[in-house]
Order: sequence, then C-alpha cells, then structure tokens
Amino acid sequence: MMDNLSATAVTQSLTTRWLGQTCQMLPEVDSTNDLLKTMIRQGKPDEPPAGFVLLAEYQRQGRGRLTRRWEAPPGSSLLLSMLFRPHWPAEQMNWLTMLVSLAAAETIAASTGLAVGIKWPNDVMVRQAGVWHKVSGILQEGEFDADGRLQWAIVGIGINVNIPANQLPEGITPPTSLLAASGQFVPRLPLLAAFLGRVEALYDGVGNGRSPHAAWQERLITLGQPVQVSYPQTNRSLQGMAEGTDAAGHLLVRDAAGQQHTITAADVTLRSN
Ligand code: BT5
Repeated sequence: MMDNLSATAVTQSLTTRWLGQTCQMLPEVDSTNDLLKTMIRQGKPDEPPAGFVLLAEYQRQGRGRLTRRWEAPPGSSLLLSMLFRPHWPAEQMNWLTMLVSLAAAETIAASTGLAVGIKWPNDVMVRQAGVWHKVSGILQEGEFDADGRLQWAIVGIGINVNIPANQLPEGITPPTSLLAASGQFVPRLPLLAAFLGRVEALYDGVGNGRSPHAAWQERLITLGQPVQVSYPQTNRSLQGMAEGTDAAGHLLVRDAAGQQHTITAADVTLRSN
C-alpha cells in the first residue's frame, strides 16, 4: 500500500508555527542533506529560511555518517532534512540531534504503542521480539560563524515506516520498520505532522531555557550497559560501562581500570547484544 506525501498535503496537515511551513517534496534526489546544503550555499543569506524542510520519496545516495549509506525503497519511509539557524554556542550543537531523536522516539511510541528507545548517539530503536532494532537514523551537519556559534544546521532523518520485512536493508544494528515491528501499515502524513510538531516544541523549549537533555537521557538504552566503543577512523576501540552523559550529550564510559572516558563521536555497540 502507498500513501502520498505532497508539499501541499504536508503544509495543510501541519500544526507548527514555523517548522515545515516552507517545504519541498521531491520524488527522487541523491540525498536530501546534500541538496539542502547546496541550497544554503547558493542561496541569499537566510535563504532557505529557518524551518525549511526538504522531503524526498527516494534517495539515490542517502547518507549515514562517514561513508555509510541510508537505504529505503521508494515511498516506504520518511526521508527529510530540516534547516535550523540556531546561533547556539558550540557546546549546544548536539542538542539538535538530541531533540530530533527524542521527538522521533516520542512520536513513534505515541502512534504505534511500540517500546522505543535511543541508542547513543543518533539511532532510534524499537523493541521487536525482545531485541532492539534500528528504525531511524539521524545525520546532523552544520557550520559555525566567526563567533563560534552555530550559523546553520541541517538535521536529516530517515524513519523506516512501511518497509516490508523482506525489503529491509542490511544493517550493522538489526534494522526494522514500523510496519515490520507492529504488523500495521502506518500512514506517513499524520506521523510526519506529529513529529515536526514535537521537534518545534522541543526546539522552542531550548529558546525558553529548557534543555532536551534529561528526557533524551531517560530514553537511552545504552546507559548502565557494558559497551564497546569503536572509532572507525582510527581503528581504536575501548570497552567499559556506559555510565551517563554530560550536558553536551557526550557519553561517559568507565573502563575496567576505573578511568572515565568522555566519548564525543564514535560507534557504540551494546556488549550484551
Ligand atoms: C545514520 O547513520 O543512521 C544516519 C542516517 C540518516 C539518513 C537521513 S535520510 C534523510 C537525510 N539525507 C541523507 O542523505 N541522510 C539523512 P549511521 O549511524 O552511520 O548508520 C548507517 C548504517 O545504518 C548503515 O551503514 C547501515 O548499516 C544501516 N542502515 C542503512 N539504511 C538503513 C535503514 N533504512 N534502516 C536501518 N538501518 C539502516
């Protein structure tokens, strides 16, 4: 079954004030993050505007972190990039990924009843047959201005909505979709509208002095678990206990010798899996 997402249908279904009120929907693109980056670099200052959302039904070269791919069959998923112009200090940079993963987790839990958690730093997971599976991934990119503030940031997210179980991509972490995990077709438009509404509320909350950190940390399935931390670029790795996160969202891991490490960017595997 397919459901249609058009830019008009999206804007009509939104309850947001600014997020997604300007949006564009493409049937096919290389990568929504890459195209949005080009639009920012080629546009006038403040074009596209903060809150602009670029959606696609299919990505020829959807990207994960580093050189990894994000794969989804046409029309099966939510694939979008959101543009923010936060002017936040660098220490708050990760709050965007934090609030977007939290918004996705809360929206998925509310609309499907599935158990939803977050695997540090950027994976939204649902529990299926007692095992956590990856249902969504987030890719944040941005640029700082001369005062070290976040001038613009793109947060791209892929949510596997109606990918049939036999069409799920290969994944380091076992992938699933809302359809595969719940057995129900999930209409994408109301899911998208609820998700963008939640992102906007959490983002506006930051402007009013509320950090998404506590609610995000509460959903982390990584804490209190033995983990393996791998740094793919250097081939180094570290084993320890994930004890918590700091206000910036970095993971705090204690090794067997009792030393605490602050992990800013890496891949984390739960050793109990
Ligand atoms: C991510 O990277 O999880 C970030 C994914 C971001 C995708 C969105 S879609 C819209 C926007 N435009 C883009 O081009 N990208 C963003 P990472 O943590 O590096 O995980 C990537 C890994 O997830 C891959 O190497 C695969 O193992 C696995 N994978 C690929 N497609 C998947 C899927 N649909 N579901 C679950 N896992 C997947």
